[in-house]
Amino acid sequence: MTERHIIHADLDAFYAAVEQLDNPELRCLPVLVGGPAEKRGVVATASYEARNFGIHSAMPMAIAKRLCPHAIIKPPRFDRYRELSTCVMQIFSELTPMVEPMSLDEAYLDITESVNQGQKPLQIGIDLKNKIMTSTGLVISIGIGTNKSISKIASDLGKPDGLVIVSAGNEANFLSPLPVRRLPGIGPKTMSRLKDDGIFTIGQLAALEPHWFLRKFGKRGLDIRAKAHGQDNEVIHTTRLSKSISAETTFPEDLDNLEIIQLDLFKLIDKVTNQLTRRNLLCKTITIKMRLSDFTTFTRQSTFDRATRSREELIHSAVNLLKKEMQPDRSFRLIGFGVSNLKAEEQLSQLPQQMALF
Ligand code: DCP
Ligand code: MG
Repeated sequence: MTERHIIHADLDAFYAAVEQLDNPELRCLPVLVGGPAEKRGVVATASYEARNFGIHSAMPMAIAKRLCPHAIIKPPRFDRYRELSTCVMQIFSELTPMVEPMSLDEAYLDITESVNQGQKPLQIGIDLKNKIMTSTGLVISIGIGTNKSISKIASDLGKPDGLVIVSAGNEANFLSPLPVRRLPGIGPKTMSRLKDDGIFTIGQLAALEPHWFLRKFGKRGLDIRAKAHGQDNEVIHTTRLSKSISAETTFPEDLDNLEIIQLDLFKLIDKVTNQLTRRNLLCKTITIKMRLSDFTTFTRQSTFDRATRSREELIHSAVNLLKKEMQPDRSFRLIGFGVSNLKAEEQLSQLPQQMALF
């Protein structure tokens, strides 16, 4: 494979940065976005000013308030975050069609072609950061390397307002002094297992033989070893977003009644099935998304044996998922419905005809 050039781009303290952008009086202040402490809410994002107090994402808001009593707490405005995310993704796609969004504020971009045509990765990175700042007012951190894993580590390392480039051939040197937790796929559990073996840096890990990785981690071990050496062949998956169709709605007030929530769910299912019909698609998997009053957000999925877009089947399956999540102490702010694992209808209808030939 010829050498690739991959960008990992990730907005800094995204939700909090948007609040500071839209409310200039909050700039340079500790800002927390999340659910209220009284409702057992958690921190979704802490501005970098708030992180100085030891506050981080997923921390209970009550604890965050104790660490920094003068922090300003804002409820999330997901529609606004989505709107800015769309602008940022649009800017990415002007640079290259090969964009893989990973979440609202993060994407991989393959810029190999631009580099092959003579552009310098450093200049591409500077231009992209400037463009996002002038068009949206947001700060983005960028990592550039020869594969996804390297560029992700590079963008994390430079935060906030980072631009870190790892040139080809320098991957192993770049990684060597870094702590093992920087490697994608090494969570706190794996980290503590490695610590027990006296392994703290990626360089120490990379020095071990393949059979050690196999013994320690099974098949996954060879993947970890390759990443520790700075190797990763994973490609950019550009179709990620169009592989699903979804709709969601935020209730005017929190709801805890199954019948009432169902009515909204049916409307969402209608919206999605209309889209499926229009695009001549069937789905195999459905997802419901729920946001509780404390802003905790989660999804539940169910997969059919065969692809469908029957309204009755989708409703039956979605309501089953919903019922399991209705619990006495829960009320809901938002519900979403989505379908994925999509198939074109023609592909399926061709099957019986082909079989009839035999
Ligand atoms: N998010 C969340 N709950 C989490 C982590 C993140 O709701 N446990 C949301 C809020 C973040 C957004 O997703 O603003 C992006 O997540 P990141 O992990 O990229 O974190 P940030 O952008 O907030 O900070 P940074 O990327 O600068 O570390
Ligand atoms: Mg981010």
